[in-house]
Amino acid sequence: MRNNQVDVVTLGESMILFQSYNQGALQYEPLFTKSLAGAESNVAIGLSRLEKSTRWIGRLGHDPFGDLVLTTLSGQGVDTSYAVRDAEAPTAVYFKDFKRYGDPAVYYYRKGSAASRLTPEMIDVSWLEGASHLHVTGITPALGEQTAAATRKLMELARKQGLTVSFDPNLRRKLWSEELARETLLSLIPLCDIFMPGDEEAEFLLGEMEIEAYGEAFLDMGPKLVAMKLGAEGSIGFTQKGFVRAEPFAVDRLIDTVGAGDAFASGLLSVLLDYREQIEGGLDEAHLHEALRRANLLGSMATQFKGDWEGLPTLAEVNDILGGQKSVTR
Ligand code: KDG
Repeated sequence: MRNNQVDVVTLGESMILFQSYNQGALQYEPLFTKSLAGAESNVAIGLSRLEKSTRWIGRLGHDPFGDLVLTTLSGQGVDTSYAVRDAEAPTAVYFKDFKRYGDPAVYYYRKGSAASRLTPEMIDVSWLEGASHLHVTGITPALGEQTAAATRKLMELARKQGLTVSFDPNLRRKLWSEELARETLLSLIPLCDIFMPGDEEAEFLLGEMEIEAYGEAFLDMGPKLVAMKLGAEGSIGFTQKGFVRAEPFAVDRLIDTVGAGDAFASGLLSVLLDYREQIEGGLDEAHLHEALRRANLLGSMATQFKGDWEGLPTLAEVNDILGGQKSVTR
C-alpha cells in the first residue's frame, strides 16, 4: 500500500542472498537458505521495526526473486509501491561464504541487474513525496557511472526539497577500483547532512589520521553530523559543537558481521529523526549520545544473528534493553 507520508526514503539495490544452511564452505555445502539483502533495504527494515515509516525505491527484475524482495519488504512494513520492475534485466543474487574467523566473504552476481541499469533520467521527484529524510549509501554509485550520477541527482533533489540526507560510504571493494571509489565517495560527502563512515573507511578516504581529525575533516566538507563506527570501541559523533563518544555493547556470540553497519544506521537515524530540526545547528550532546548508543546496540545485535536484518529489534525490545529490563520469554 502506498504511504504518502514517510519519515525516510531510501534508494538502493536489494538482492536475494543465499547462505549455506550449515555455515559450511560455499564450495561444498549442499543446502542453502534464501533471504533478502541490500544495505538500503536493511536500513529501511531496521527503521520500520523502530516505528519509523519508510519507503524503499529500487529496480527489480520481473522474476520470482523480484517478487520475493517486494513481499519481504512490505511484510516488514516498508512502502515498496514506488519500486520499478525491469522486463529485460534480472534481480541480482549474492552468496555469503562463512569463514572460520573474520568477516564472511561475499560473491556478487549483479552485473547487468535491473538495479544497475538505473540512470539519472529515471530519478523521479515523486519518490520523495511526503518524506522528511533520504538515506543513501556508496553501494549504488559503485554499480556504474550512471548509477553514480543518479545517486548524486537524488541527493541534490532531496536537499532542494528540504529533506535531510544521510550517506553511509559502505565501501565495497569488489564493486569498483579504489581510485574511483575514493574519488566518487569524497565527491558525494558535501551533499549529505549526516555522514556515517567506519574508521577503516575514513582511513581509506583520507589516509591515516587521529580519530578526532577525521571528524573535523569530514565536517569541513559540509555534513552537519559525522557518526563514526569504531567497531569494538563503540562509536563517536562529531558536530560543530564538539564530539561525543558512546561505549560499545558486548557481543556474546559473533555470528555474522554483514549488516552491522546498516543496523547502526537504523539505530542512529531512528533517534536523529526525532531531533531533525536541530541537525543544522548542531545536535545537543545528550541527544547525540542517545543516538550513538542506540546505534551501537543495533550494530551489536545484528552481528549475533545469521542474516543481515533478521535479528534487528523492535522499539519495545530496544527500550527494554536500554532500560535494563529482562524480557519475559515464557
Ligand atoms: O551492508 C550489508 C550489505 O553489504 C549486504 O546486504 C549486501 O547490499 C549489499 C551489498 O551490496 O554488499
